[in-house]
Amino acid sequence: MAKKKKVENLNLLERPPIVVVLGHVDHGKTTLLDYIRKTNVAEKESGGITQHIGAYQTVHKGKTITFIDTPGHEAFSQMRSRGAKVADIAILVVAAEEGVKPQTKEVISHIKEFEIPVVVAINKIDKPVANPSKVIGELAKEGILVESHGGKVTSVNVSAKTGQGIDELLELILLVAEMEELKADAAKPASGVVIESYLDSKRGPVATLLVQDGTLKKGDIIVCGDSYGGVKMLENFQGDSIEEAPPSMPVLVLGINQAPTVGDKFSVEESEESAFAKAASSVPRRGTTKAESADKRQQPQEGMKILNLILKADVRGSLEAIEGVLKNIKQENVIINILKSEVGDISESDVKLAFSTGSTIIGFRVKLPNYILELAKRQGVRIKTFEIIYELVEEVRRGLIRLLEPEIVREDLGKLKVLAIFRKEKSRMIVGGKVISGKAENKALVNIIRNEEKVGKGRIIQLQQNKKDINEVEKGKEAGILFEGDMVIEEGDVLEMYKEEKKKREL
Ligand SMILES: Nc1nc2c(ncn2[C@@H]2O[C@H](COP(=O)(O)OP(=O)(O)OP(=O)(O)O)[C@@H](O)[C@H]2O)c(=O)[nH]1
Ligand SMILES: [Mg+2]
Repeated sequence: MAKKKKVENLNLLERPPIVVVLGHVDHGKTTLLDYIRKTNVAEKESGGITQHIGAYQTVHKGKTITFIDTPGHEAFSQMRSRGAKVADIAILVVAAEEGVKPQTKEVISHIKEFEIPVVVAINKIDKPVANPSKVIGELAKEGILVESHGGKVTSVNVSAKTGQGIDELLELILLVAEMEELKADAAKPASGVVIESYLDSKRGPVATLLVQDGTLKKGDIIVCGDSYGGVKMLENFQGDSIEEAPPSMPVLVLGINQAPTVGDKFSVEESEESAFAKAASSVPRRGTTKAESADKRQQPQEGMKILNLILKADVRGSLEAIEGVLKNIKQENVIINILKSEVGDISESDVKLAFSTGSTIIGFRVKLPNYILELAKRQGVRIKTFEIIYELVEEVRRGLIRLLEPEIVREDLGKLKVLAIFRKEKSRMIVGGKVISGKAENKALVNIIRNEEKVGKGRIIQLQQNKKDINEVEKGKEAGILFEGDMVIEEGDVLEMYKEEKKKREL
């Protein structure tokens, strides 16, 4: 299954394996990495859900391992796919009490697509309901055959809570890494991939890069897609400032002119001029401005309502995930129009744009300074901020429903033949007649039918039977009606009576 080709280069030296942790939401990926790193990231996450790729390094028995954590929530499929794409080895985490779930299947397809060797970690084995053999059976159905099932994939029962099996898991990873013969040339200028990026209000554009080959040094000039810049500062995953990043190291970089697109490759350039030229000639980023993405989006048709949104998020990966899930909301008669989708805190210019375009500002894990909130309140601009993606999606869904006209459901009640006209006023009349089908009901809406054609409409204000107020008169009985409408009723007309009910729509 090895995908790395062996190339003859005497400078090639062993490099740490890049290991991606993949699995369904809440199956324990972050907790597992936490146990390995002995820190506590899972506890700090909003709602315990990983919303970005986190990249870390750890040392086991003198060997460094790079880990990439990915989110399991369905919205983040692109992050999972990207994580799988850059990895040498995958840990497939499956909770022993839950087994194979939709995102387990999804990541199995990524593992197969990118042909990465996989180690299965059946997690939460400490739980009394844990059923690892059931999980193994389910995995077999998805084409992941573990050794105990006559396959080649190694599987280990672990508990991210108690630490059971984790040493064994790390051993297995080092073993697989050894077989893969992962090499890199640390003497070369660096190249690799952008795994995360965002705009920090104080530090400016910040990117997490994964060095795949070569060594990235402070002062290097890099280009990634349409972004470029000189590396002003390098930080390792613990936030320590470092001078250089060797192969397989995830590193935070300051000095790039804008937050680069996640998934873009980066490389070191000779000079700032050549970096600029390369960035300028690269394909412009997609989906970030109105003009660029307008053609991709559904065009509003006549009678359609539009929900204008301005999206602000902490990192590009989040924006991408949010745009992805919003696209999946059913948009009939009302569509979502994203005017701006940008990394960074909510600013005055966002409020101005929202005011002039009637947009709602949706923030995801960004700051909303008080004075901005005050400004928005004064201008009647709606701002909503979220920490958890599904809450954001629900809010947008509610916003769409608010825009939709309620559905009007008509219920036919019956027909009445007019036999006498008692009193006539401008828009009111008192008439008498006989219910010939269904029933007559007080407050019913009425169509006036003359010679089988609708000639006017109105409603029943008061219904009487034998001069007494009543709510209903059934078929075959006579009724007196106080009618209000836009047309004078004549003897012999048929009043078609119906009710209308407003029903809130659903999406
Ligand atoms: N009992 C038990 N609970 C666990 C174990 N591993 C994780 N948990 C719990 O399962 C929940 C989810 O754990 P996370 O590590 O956040 O799961 P995750 O796979 O990173 O979730 P996403 O990143 O949202 O996909 C937390 O409440 C953990 O405490 C385990 O081995 N045993
Ligand atoms: Mg997680």
